[in-house]
Amino acid sequence: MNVPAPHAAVSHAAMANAIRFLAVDAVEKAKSGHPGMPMGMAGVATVLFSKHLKFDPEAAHWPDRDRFVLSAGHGSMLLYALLYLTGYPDMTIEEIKRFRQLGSRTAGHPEYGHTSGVETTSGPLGQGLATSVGMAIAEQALAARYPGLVDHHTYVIAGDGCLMEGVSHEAIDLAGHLRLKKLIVLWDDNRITIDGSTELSTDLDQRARFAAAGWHTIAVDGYDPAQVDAAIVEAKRQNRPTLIACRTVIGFGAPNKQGTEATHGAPLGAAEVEAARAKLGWTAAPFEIPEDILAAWRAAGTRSRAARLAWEGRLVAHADRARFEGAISGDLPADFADRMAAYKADLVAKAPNVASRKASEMALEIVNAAVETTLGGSADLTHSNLTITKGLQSLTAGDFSGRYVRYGIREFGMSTAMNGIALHGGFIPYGGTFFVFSDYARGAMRLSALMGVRVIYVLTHDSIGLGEDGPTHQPVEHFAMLRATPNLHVFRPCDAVETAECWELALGSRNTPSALLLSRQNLPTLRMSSETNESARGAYVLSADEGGRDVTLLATGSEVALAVDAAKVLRAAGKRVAVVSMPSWDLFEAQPAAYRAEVLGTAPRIAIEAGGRLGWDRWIGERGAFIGMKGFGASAPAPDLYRHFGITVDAIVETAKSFETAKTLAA
Ligand SMILES: Cc1ncc(C[n+]2csc(CCOP(=O)(O)OP(=O)(O)O)c2C)c(N)n1
Ligand SMILES: [Mg+2]
Repeated sequence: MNVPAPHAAVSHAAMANAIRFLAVDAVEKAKSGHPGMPMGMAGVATVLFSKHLKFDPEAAHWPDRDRFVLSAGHGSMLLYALLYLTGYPDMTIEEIKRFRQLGSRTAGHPEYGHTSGVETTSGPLGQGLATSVGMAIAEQALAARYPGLVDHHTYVIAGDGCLMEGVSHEAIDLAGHLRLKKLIVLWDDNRITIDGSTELSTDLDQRARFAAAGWHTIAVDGYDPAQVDAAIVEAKRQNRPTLIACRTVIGFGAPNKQGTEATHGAPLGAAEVEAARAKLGWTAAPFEIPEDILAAWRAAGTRSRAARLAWEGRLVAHADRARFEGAISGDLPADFADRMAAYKADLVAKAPNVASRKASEMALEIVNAAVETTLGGSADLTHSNLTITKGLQSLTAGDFSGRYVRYGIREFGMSTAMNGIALHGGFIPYGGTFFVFSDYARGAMRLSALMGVRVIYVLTHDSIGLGEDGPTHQPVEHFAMLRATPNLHVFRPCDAVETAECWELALGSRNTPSALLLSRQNLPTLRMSSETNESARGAYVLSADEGGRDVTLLATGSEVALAVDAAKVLRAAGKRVAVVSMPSWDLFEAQPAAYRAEVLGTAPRIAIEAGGRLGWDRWIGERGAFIGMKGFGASAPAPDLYRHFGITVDAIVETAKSFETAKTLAA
């Protein structure tokens, strides 16, 4: 029996028009926003959401749902309209009416965590596409581990802007290399950007570019639903990622403005909205969707419910259910803390003299053995970052059972991919590069922080201490850049014990990414105890003399050892000194004021860090001094550089004594 669904009479065009006018009317009401993209791509999105996308608005976090990424995030109303129409409970018509207003679920650009159905924050062009690569990596890696439980696609809508951004190159190259067959990109090929025609700034043959990176490519008329449908069917059959170039017209349906940049990022205006209604035959009032059309959309929203329920049945019966649920939960295993405690106690006993990058590798040996969900990698600096551990296999196009990603020389692409992996769930991604190249990764690091995802950046060669490679490789302003980023833990551990502590903190930070700043050069073990994770408080007194302080030395990472040595000299000269290790400003900032006051003390303070000064004045106060970098570094052996730039025990001692002189003069 083949009973037509009650909505069978509703045309594809009517369903697409529902998206168009929700977008148009919401932008009109907000008096700002981007109607052109949703109007142009509504037809393509209708095919995707009503025929292909596997999702269930009632179970938005169903692990085996398809992921949909709106990389052209300015077209946010396209996504919000789809979420409302398909029946996501938290996307009400009221939220659509509150588009772009404070506290609404409908922010100007899609923001992860504001509403279900938004799989990633997007808007910084190119990043959605590059993030989707991580989602597709995670899907294939999980599918390799849990056959029968993981089998979904990642769909992306990307615009000309996304494809013009440099990160798209890193992303498509990596995706092609790994033959991410579940990744399908729908390109809004409207040949318009903000300034006007794409002819103003590009002659690139995108299909040829994607093909060169190993993708399958198809071109369709974006207003022929049968073509779009057939293209998606064809894409799903490939053993590599697919680009579907959808020829569209920006602002489709606005008779006087369509095809022009005028529709990109401004309300159409009352007259043009009326003309568009007439042209497309849309008679409904703003924010009203005719019942039959809404019913057709709601039916599209329940399309995958049976599949979801069947999947839940399979999960219950699955032999590996507990392990799968553990991976998806993101929880650390119960014995993790004990294993780390034993490791740290051993470190205190052995007091190794190793670079903190090496200490990170040592910690990772424990971490990777204890936590099977870590997914490591490096942007081609594996043996410098020391990010691989014994037995870790690389992911390859043919085998996703491994736990290590060869990201290639693609710091930004690696970081966006790690965001995607974290967002997808099932893994805790970490990846390495040189600290100085956090510049390249910065756009993604910011989104890690904004979205609140657990991504761990392993940033080695963290100062002039790297030596001969010179100023191009020596971070200076990067310290301040990362510390200025909200919701990013910045850790600069001073020895192997602190490095282990910082790894524990990073892994335990479910909603905050972490950057571990690690030295190339060897560092002595300074910590003589490991019972308490001292790094958790951000800063703590490493050593202090009885009966008050004449000076407090604040230092991070490799410079803590200098402070310890200077303290010895000062103590020999009769001074009372406190040495404070500050592995994390942000965690220290979060401590109660009384604790901070106790650690900082009232004596004059000297901060020592082989980076730029910006931000240190917060901690050293009016009377304090800073010993660090005043400009770029230089190429020479590290000890020569420390001397050359005056970051020495002598300089600390002299500065401390100058405080004494100043005090005497003032008396
Ligand atoms: C990294 C980045 N640079 C610049 C912008 C500002 N911007 C938003 S949309 C846009 C043009 C995008 O063109 P396209 O992707 O073709 O979108 P369309 O105009 O076709 O909707 C620009 C430059 C941005 N959002 N992100
Ligand atoms: Mg465009």
